[in-house]
Amino acid sequence: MGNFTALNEAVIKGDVQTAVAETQKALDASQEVRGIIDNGLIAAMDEVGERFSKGQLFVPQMLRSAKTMQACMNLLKPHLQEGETTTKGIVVIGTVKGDLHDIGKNLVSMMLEGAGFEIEDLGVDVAPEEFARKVREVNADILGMSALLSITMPAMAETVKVLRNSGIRDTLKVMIGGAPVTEKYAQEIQADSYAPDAASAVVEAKKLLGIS
Ligand code: B1M
Repeated sequence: MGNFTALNEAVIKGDVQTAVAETQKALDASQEVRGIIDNGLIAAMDEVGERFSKGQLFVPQMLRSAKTMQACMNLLKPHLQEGETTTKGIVVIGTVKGDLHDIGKNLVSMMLEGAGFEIEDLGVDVAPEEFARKVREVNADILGMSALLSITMPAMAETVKVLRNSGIRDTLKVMIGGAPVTEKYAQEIQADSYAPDAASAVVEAKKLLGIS
């Protein structure tokens, strides 16, 4: 594993230029892309969250760190592709209503895309009816929902209910994730699957569709 101190610090500070240069340096040194994401970027965002909880850092800085991470991910994205041509399945994905956090959702999308899934990303603050409409329109195999706030998690349950009431619940699998989401919550709301991180989201998606 490489030393990601400089990258961590740049993401925490929200210094895009240094963070992008450090990401490029790690790529040039043939560091594994997932290692760069986990140890260089996600570890830094965890620290940002910790400092925010302690009141040592505020929303504008959190936003700057988020933008910095996004810039680094843009650089890493092409390296996540497995170069497959046929699609493994269609995934409609989005962050639930009331929630604007999209870094984790974007990471999950990128990894799924890299693993050969076709992604329909609805963005953030997606209403249950909007998820249902898109799922029907593209005949999705999987609906992926992300929530980062405890208060927006119920929108996941609401979406499952809307799918059921629209008669399309059984035409697809539902996968959920995000920092406050748990396996237990997935069971409670009758989602089909929960993934704690982007790499396991790929494993879970394949499992849901019976692909090895
Ligand atoms: Co916010 N925020 N934020 N924030 N923010 C958290 C989530 C928080 C934990 C910080 C804290 O207090 N420690 C806290 C939530 C507390 C709670 O409810 N439990 C919080 C809060 C309170 C808020 C505001 C209310 C602050 C305010 O305004 N007072 C506000 C809410 C705005 C809103 O959404 N309506 C807010 C705003 C923001 C910013 C806009 C400034 C910014 C988001 C920018 C953006 O996303 N474009 C932001 C950020 C950056 C964070 C932290 C620091 C980092 C989140 C992140 O990107 N992590 C976060 C603290 C933290 O989580 N450490 C915090 C990195 C990302 C890769 O991880 O998203 O967990 P994560 O995704 C992982 C897994 O969860 C999983 O895979 C991903 C990759 O491994 N996963 C899935 C995610 N989705 C999945 C879906 C799947 C499967 C797996 O299947 C479909």
